Amino acid sequence: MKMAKVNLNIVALAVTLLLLAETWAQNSKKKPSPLKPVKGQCCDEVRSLKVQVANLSSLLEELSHKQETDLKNVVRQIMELNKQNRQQEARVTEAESKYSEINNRVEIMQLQTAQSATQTSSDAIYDCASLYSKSYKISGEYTLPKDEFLGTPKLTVFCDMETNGGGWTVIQRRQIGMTSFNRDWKQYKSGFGSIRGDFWIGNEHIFRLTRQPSTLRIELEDWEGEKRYAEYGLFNVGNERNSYKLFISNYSGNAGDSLRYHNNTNFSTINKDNDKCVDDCASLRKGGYWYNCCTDSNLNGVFYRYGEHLKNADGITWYGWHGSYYSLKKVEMKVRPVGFQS
Ligand SMILES: *[C@@H]1O[C@H](CO)[C@@H](O)[C@H](O)[C@H]1NC(C)=O
Ligand SMILES: *[C@@H]1O[C@H](CO)[C@@H](O)[C@H](O)[C@H]1NC(C)=O
Ligand SMILES: *[C@@H]1O[C@H](CO)[C@@H](O)[C@H](O)[C@H]1NC(C)=O
Ligand SMILES: *[C@@H]1O[C@H](CO)[C@@H](O)[C@H](O)[C@H]1NC(C)=O
Ligand SMILES: [Ca+2]
Repeated sequence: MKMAKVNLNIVALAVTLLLLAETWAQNSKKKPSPLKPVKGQCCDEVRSLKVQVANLSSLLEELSHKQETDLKNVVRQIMELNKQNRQQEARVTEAESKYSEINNRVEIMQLQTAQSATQTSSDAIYDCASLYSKSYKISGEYTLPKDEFLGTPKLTVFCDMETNGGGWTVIQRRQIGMTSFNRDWKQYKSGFGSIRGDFWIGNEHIFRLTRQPSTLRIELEDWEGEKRYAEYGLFNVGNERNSYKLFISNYSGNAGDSLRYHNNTNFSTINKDNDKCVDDCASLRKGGYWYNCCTDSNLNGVFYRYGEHLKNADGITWYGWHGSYYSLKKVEMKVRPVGFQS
């Protein structure tokens, strides 16, 4: 746009100069110099002026072209610098997170070595709460060591060491939306997804984690960026023979008690209908969950992006906050032992 204006200005200037030349020629016609033949002088002058004007405008045009390419080059260089800057920033953060991850791993390994010498239940690293009480207070990925004393396998977990005193082992997260939660019984049993992104830790692990009296905290975020939570003072699931049946009690929070409806129901998946309904809730709601008939909440439902988030009943819903058709932007479910002290 700017360049077009410059060109227009050049043309205007050229026209003005031409007109001036014409006027000057006419004036000189009226007052002929006595020394030179009138006609020849006039036309020579006009011609030379015209040439000069043409020269000038082509020069100007050249100049504006040069400016345009110069400007383009400058913009390109700035963009390139910006990009390099961003890449460097990303590299630094990546290095930082790798460093802290490696640090965690090393400390965990040292811990594990010390562990095998003295195996008592109070020393055991069972979950994020035990890590917290051993002074690991940074939220992030940890590897819980295999523990024969407790009968627990090695397990990668994500610990929330900040929320409401920390010590939380995250058992579920929905945030990115690239991982399907419409999975079968076996996958829900052992867990799926990635620990830094979206995942289900696995029913078998939830069963094991909640053998000690545990609290469940559910954190929700909507597309307006508002956050709510629901906490159940007591939470556990049965073993596989009991279809990972849900038990919750003692609700508190500001999101509404939308898991109560699912209390005392078995876990269902697309290939295992254990719900309390003639319908097949897992197929209707496209997830694995403690379906009743069918939902007051559907935290393992379909992740819908903004714009699609108000249209479906199979989204990530929490009736007590946004009703049956609002699919939330983010969810985290986390557990820690009852009476945990930070
Ligand atoms: C400018 O005018 C001169 C004649 O006066 C000519 O020789 C020259 O080539 C012109 N330059 C351009 C850029 O048109
Ligand atoms: C839940 O599953 C158990 C077996 O795992 C079964 O005995 C019980 O009837 C089921 N409950 C419901 C409500 O389907
Ligand atoms: C869930 O059911 C149990 C009985 O099995 C009850 O004690 C408990 O209060 C119920 N939880 C909620 C949140 O209603
Ligand atoms: C229920 O939770 C409140 C605090 O949220 C606590 O004071 C109370 O002791 C809990 N009751 C039971 C039965 O766990
Ligand atoms: Ca059914």
